[in-house]
Amino acid sequence: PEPSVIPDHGWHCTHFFYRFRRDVLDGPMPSSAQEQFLRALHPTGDACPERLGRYWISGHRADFGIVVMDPHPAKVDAIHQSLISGPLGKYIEPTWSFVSLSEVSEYVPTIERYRDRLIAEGSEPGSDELNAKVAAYERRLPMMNEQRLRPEFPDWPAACFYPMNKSRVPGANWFTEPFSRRNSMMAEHAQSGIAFAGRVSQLITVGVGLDDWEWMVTLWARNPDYLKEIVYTMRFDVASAKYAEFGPFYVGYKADADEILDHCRL
Ligand code: 76R
Repeated sequence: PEPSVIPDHGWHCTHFFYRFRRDVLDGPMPSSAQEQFLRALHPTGDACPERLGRYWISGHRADFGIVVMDPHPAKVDAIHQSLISGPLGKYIEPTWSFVSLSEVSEYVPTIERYRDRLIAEGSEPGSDELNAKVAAYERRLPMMNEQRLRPEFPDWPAACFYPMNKSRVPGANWFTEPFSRRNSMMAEHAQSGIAFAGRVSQLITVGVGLDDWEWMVTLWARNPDYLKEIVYTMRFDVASAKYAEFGPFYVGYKADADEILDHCRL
């Protein structure tokens, strides 16, 4: 294939977190810096990446965070550069970032594996009921994969971001398990996740080869209760209970740039 910085399948995705430098700021930000902030977080035209989510962040780890996705890595990073350059730059301190790509996981069932799974769960091979379920899955799959690769960010108020690994310790090494075992653990994981449809929407982007953790988990929720509920529930799935290692959690609430400035009293 032709050399390219555009992934063949997914999009680039970076989560960026920042803090305002109260040590440098003495009162509200100068208006030139404020305007730069508003422009940087609401880019227009060619500068506008495919997706840009903005959140004020709870707790002291960051004041605000953004999630940026685009086929082109420079378009993603440009948002960051537009925040840390110019008059605004000296008032802002990056606190964390995570670089990843969207993908369709190898555990998303193919049509064939979906059929096999239904049969393993007791469906009659060749039955009308089985065929109808498989046909419905076949119709839904392209849309679901589209949401995994090029997700729409839901218009929900609460969000949570955390990185995770699958463990490689003696007795719990995910990567020495055979595919069939990993696949059935992920099926259990999917089953418990599906119960949150309509309340939580998740985006799993992969950091393998790109950043310090294997995945970045983005959860959007209608209500913060559901963040707590889904993470608690999934801790009991073997894939998480036995194999998951979690990094720092960032929780945020959807906000436009002016709301972030208001919230931060700037
Ligand atoms: O259609 C399908 O069967 C898709 C199944 C599915 C896969 C392959 C799925 C479903 N996930 C998959 C992959 Mn998930 N997910 C997480 C977390 O906090 C924790 O315990 C773990 C963090 C949550 C909350 C979550 C939610 N998932 C993955 C992977 C990649 C594995 C790989 O490729 O090796 C990780 C790291 C991961 C972690 N997952 C779901 C959910 C929810 C809510 C669902 C069901 C809803 C849906 O499919 O839309």
